[in-house]
Amino acid sequence: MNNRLLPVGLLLFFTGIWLSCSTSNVEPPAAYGVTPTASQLEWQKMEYYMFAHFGPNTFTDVEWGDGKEDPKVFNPAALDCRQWAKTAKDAGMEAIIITAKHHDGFCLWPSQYSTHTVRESLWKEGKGDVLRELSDACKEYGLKFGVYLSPWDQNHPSYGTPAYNQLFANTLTEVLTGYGYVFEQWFDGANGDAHKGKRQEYDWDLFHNTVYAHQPHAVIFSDVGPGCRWMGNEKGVAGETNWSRLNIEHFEPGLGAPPIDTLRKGNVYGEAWVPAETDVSIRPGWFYSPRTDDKVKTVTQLMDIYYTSIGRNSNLLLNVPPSREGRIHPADSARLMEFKRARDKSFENNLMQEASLQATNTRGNLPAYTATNLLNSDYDSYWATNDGVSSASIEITLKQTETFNRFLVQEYIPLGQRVARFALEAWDEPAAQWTMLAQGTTIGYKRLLRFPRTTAQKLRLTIQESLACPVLNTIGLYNTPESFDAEDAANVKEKNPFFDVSPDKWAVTYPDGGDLFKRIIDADINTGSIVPQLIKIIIDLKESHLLKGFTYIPSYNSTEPAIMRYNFSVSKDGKQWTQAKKNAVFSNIKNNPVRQDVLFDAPIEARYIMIDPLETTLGGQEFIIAEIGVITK
Ligand code: FUL
Repeated sequence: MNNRLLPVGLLLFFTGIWLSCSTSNVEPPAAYGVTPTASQLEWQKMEYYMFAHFGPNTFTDVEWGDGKEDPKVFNPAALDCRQWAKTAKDAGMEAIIITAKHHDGFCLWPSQYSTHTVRESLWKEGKGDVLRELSDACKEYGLKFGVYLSPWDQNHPSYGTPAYNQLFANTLTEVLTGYGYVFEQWFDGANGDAHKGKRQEYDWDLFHNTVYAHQPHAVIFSDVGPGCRWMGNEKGVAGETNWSRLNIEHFEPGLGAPPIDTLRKGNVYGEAWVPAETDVSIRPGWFYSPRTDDKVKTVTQLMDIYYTSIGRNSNLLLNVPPSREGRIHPADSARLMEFKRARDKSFENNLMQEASLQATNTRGNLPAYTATNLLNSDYDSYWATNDGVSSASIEITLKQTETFNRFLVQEYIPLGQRVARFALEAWDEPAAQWTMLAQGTTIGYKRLLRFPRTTAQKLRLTIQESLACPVLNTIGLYNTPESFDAEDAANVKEKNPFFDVSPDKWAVTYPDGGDLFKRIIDADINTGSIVPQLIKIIIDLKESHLLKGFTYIPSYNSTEPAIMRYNFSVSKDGKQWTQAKKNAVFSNIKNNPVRQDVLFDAPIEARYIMIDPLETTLGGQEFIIAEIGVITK
């Protein structure tokens, strides 16, 4: 017996040595740096969901209510949250996040901690609860439910005192225990800075602990996470370089946040996993206004946002503000469906599906890590190289010659974000050489590259720089329509989009030499005047109008200074002035420098208008005006 066993034992012994040698490099790659939690990963896979800004502002036509509005203005007579949920579902969205409480402090549920709520409104005789209706509708349609609660509260009497923090925590508890599963808690960083109003030292630890106590899996959004981060603008454009890591130590949401550029790009060696979320509105403002029914973003604009958000390692939170009736307006829902069709049409056919792939390096030369894994639909199978490899390429031979203009690539982020630079080339058969199609820096969860339509059978993806061995799980190649002009053509209205009254005959009469400021009344939003000091500007409309309000278009570039606080007066003769707005603020103009429509309390007959700037968004004297207009309709 023993004699016969000996060789087998030896064989096993040597096999053991051989196996341990050959497997020394084929353990799965170790995680690189910080990695997403299970909730963050699930959140990232959602990609696209709806923001719903809804509240008194919907009825008062302002972007920031001051908390003094009569709660009775809130009366969405035909509120139908099932219609919101159905719209979101049909649009391909995964969730809805609602402004449960915006800066005016108005609660969309009958909070026991406030007297500024749906209970005090006319809606359903004070018996309604928007959060109940929406959370139920989300469950019915298989959508997740999220809540925006603004710590800044211009209504609550305790705001600005230490007592407010516990009050806000109680308010959070009410929302987070009353409506089932909450996937995301959205915290706004605004803190009354523009209004020079009461300020509050927020107890962020208390707020976060409250969220985690009741919804341990919730992803907390703010400028600095901890769950996900604002990516620095409200235009829908994430950084081309976008790390999901961020340094958050010693930073706070709002004024204490990292610089905008850091929010856009993240930190390559950041200490926490805080991926970007891109929030942008389908209309110019965040709240519904009948004045923007014809300004819903076009399919072309939405597709562009898709590439600059989801295509740049960021989730997309698209705001679709419900109307005064309490329904999503047909203009918005129609556009959402067109946008869905445009995406489906763009990405229905992955031209790489049956390609053969050849990598310069495959981890342990094992099938478990082969490049072919990039083509299956199993999220957890991936291509990886050996440790110590920081550059590698994959040659992709398509089944046949194809024409294409988009490339998709995904990193397997459960093991961290690694790639810092990559390139895609196509083999030019006649010239017998590789030609560059597109280059990028970071990849992250998902990256989409756009390049001119190209025809080829062979491509090469090169990871040029990776912080640890590259680990990718998906690639795709598409031939998408270059333009959606046909879809948009039907929606473009032939009318002057900016002015009720043409400024053709107007003149700037003050300061002297008003010619310098002609560009603020030239009906061209692309030209503007840089005003070097906080001086009044007077415009002669040359004839009298019944003015309901005025419009101000700053430069759309949010890094350039705009008027933030101002007085606005009107006059019949240019001598006697009536102040229509005093010490007023263009709400949210710093983050979202779109056209501002300001309505007066009552219409006033006048021929002259005067804007008197008091403070700019950047704090200095200089500001930009692209256009000033009047509202008469
Ligand atoms: C901003 C707010 O001030 C806006 O009103 C809006 O809610 C936007 C999403 O966040 O900071």
